[in-house]
Amino acid sequence: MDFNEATRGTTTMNKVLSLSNLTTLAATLCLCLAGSQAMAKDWRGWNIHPPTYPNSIALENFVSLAAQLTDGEVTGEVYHNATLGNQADAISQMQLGSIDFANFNLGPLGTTVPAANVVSLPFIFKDIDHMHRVMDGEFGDKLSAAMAEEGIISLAWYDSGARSFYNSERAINTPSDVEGLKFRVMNNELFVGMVEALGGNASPMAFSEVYQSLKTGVVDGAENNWPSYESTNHYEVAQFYSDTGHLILPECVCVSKQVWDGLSAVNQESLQIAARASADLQRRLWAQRAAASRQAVLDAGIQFNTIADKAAFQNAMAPVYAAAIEETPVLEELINDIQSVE
Ligand code: GTR
Repeated sequence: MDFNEATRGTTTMNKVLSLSNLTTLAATLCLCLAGSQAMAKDWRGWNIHPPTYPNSIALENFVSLAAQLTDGEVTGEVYHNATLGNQADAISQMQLGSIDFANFNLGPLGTTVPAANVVSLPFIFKDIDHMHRVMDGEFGDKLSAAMAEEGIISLAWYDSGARSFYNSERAINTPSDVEGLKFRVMNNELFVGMVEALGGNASPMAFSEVYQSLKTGVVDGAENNWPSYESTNHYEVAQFYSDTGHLILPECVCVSKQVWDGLSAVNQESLQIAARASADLQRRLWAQRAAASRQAVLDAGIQFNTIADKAAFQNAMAPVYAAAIEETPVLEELINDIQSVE
């Protein structure tokens, strides 16, 4: 059969052939459409916290806004309580594209994105408002660019308050009170150095393991903000909470570069808007929850102490800064960036 004959479809055979071609074409189109929908829909979202935590509510809000603003082209589900794995695993999964979005703490993220270690330097931010000014400005964009190089697109920054030390033994007023105590730290060698610089011992471990480790005495203490100290029940097993406020760590609303690059520019813009709105909500909920959690644990009878002069703690951090800069020289410039924001 020649080309003209086939295209004119003059024989029954040709009609059957073109019909079956059409059917195949239609089936292929259907599969492709279903495929692209499956890619764009039902994103898997990683979250470490329980559903009622401010971050969890805000991340849910991000997904529902994303669905609305993209007319249903991006929908997803948040898996709470680290059911998709601990943060280190989740970061790798995001790089591979099997986790599509997440709320990550920038502390443990420094092992993947060394430039991010700058925000893990103790006392780098003056206070929480300073952290907001820094992260919402040019510096935040610079850090996002470094994260994007590792396959993690950061769309907005959440709060996680200030982290302080707590333990089961005694109140900490000076660095010498830390001596001999063993603290759980998040998975990042920088935090091991931080505790050692104060004379203590550090044990990096996943968030989910800390309660049991405190309870059984594997560690004497840990460090965290008020909401996490409360939500994890750590306050039941480590009742001395000392207001060191040594870390003010931003967290991100992050999307895997693997899925991000496949989105239209319009949908990327919609996700950006959804993430910013989600961060506004998170920061409002955070402020309320931080006050409520603080009150709840005080009512439960924890021993809280403020620290009149934090200079001794800050001075003890000089070797931590030096070691971090030696390992990642760009940190020197990033420290200056942060310190030059009023
Ligand atoms: C919380 C933070 C979590 C996680 C946790 C921890 O404050 O929101 O992402 O980093 O601390 O101590 O592991």
